[in-house]
Amino acid sequence: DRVPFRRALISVYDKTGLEELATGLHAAGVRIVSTGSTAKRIAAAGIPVQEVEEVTGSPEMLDGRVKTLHPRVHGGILADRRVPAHMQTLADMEIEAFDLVVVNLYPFVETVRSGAAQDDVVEQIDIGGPAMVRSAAKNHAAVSIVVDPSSYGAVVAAAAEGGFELKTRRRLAAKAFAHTAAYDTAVATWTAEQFKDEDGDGIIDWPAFSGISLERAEVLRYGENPHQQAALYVDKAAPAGIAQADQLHGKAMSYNNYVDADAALRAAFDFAEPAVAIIKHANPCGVAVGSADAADPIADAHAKAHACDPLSAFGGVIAANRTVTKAMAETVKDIFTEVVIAPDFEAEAVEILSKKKNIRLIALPEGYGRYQAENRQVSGGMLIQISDTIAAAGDSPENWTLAAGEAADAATLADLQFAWRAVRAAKSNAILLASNGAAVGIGMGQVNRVDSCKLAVERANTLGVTVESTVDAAGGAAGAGDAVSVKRSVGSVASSDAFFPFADGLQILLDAGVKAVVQPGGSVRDEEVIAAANEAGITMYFTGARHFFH
Ligand code: 93A
Repeated sequence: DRVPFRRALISVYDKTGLEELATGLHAAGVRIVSTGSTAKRIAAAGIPVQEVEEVTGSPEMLDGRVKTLHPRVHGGILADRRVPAHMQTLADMEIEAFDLVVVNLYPFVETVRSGAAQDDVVEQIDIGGPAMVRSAAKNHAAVSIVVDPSSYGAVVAAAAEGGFELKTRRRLAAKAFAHTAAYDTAVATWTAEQFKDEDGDGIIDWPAFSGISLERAEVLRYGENPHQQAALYVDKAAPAGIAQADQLHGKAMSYNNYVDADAALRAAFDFAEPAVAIIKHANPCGVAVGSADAADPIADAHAKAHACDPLSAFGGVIAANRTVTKAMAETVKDIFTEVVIAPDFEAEAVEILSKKKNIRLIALPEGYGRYQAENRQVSGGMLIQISDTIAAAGDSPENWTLAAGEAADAATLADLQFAWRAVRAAKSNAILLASNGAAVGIGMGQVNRVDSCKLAVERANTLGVTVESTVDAAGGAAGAGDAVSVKRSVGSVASSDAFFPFADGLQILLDAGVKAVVQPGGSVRDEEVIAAANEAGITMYFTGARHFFH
């Protein structure tokens, strides 16, 4: 069921591998028809080629907007060889059939990403290319359609073997339709975004949303569990993230490693200061910022983050928002860790950590960023929302309202601000206790806020290790490792990702000695909650913003 390649139509924007393809086809006796600059490149390589203008008898016009949109092109691609009337029509009109079509499209997504002006982007919407791709894919009964330069080797091999088999032509057709569908989705989403209402209503920031140019990068060993197949897809149109990161050392990343590393990045990059987040099962068991006066702020941040809950940090995923230093590596090396991800690693840090066979070291690509929108599958469809960021007005302390007690001093306010940012990393319902720029107790993922409060307090007072001066002059961790001897809840500050619906949860924090609280406010029982705070004589701020995370 092979159909030999007698005549090929080649029209490619990306000229990668073009000479080799043309040479191989010509050697196999295939006649080549081609558009403007594609034909020039083939001719320059000394391969005979017929210009498409000669075939159509009509010059390329309108600045190339119309080059191949012609019956002599599409008739040659679309005629069904099994239908005698089709073949008769070709004969009557002296149209020759094409058996092979090789096309790749104008770089629309790349042009959008380059920041080009609207008119320039519009000019890069390929019309004739997708038409040829779809014509050829439709007629896969006879025609082979190739959209990917990485297939050229197979095309040349097939040319010498009498063409592709039907099953290959069918697969190529499916790939081609997927290609034009993805291309048109990108065009449609960009157009919608460009021309949305003045007030921005209605249309999500689609170009920043996934799915416009997904490509399978890697088949993973398995998914969340060993019986689940899984793969990593990279979105070429997305800001650089975990999917594009470079692995410097260690075993292949697992599905769960990717999920946790991404959660860790999200948490660590919420801070402008050097920060470290340690994640287990997508939840933080430590988040901290380095002290401004620490000798090595990122190592300090790690020591403080680890001290929050060393029990849970075993087998954790660590993200740092600064280069991992030698000093940080010295402390990490003795802790069983699955993944460390950071913008970069000092060479000595890589050397120290690489001695551990199983630890994975991941360097982020430049320009790390996150999708502006995110999706979640539901049965039968998908939910899409603008991503939660720490950019709401209520995320800045200057917009907080003092709901109870006296205004916090600068140090307490700094801890409240830290706690407000950090709690966002924990799954709802989330309560986070913090002191000195570090989480000291995190209660997350509970179905009522009271239990989250209990968990945060219990963890603060049973799990931690004391960290006084976290990094000594030699860069080693000092103090870490001693069992907690104080109740860390006493004198800490607390944050809550959403309002307290009753005073009961807050009361647990008050009984544990929390000195200040930040929470959204807005419950119908705010009066009760405020009364409890006043009764205990603590400070409480309302942010007016909420950070549920499910
Ligand atoms: O401007 S178009 O939408 N109109 C056309 O008729 C047409 N035919 C081919 N773009 C068209 N093409 C595209 O030109 C192909 O998809 C390919 O990307 C490119 C190749 O042109 P050249 O050979 O001049 O580089």
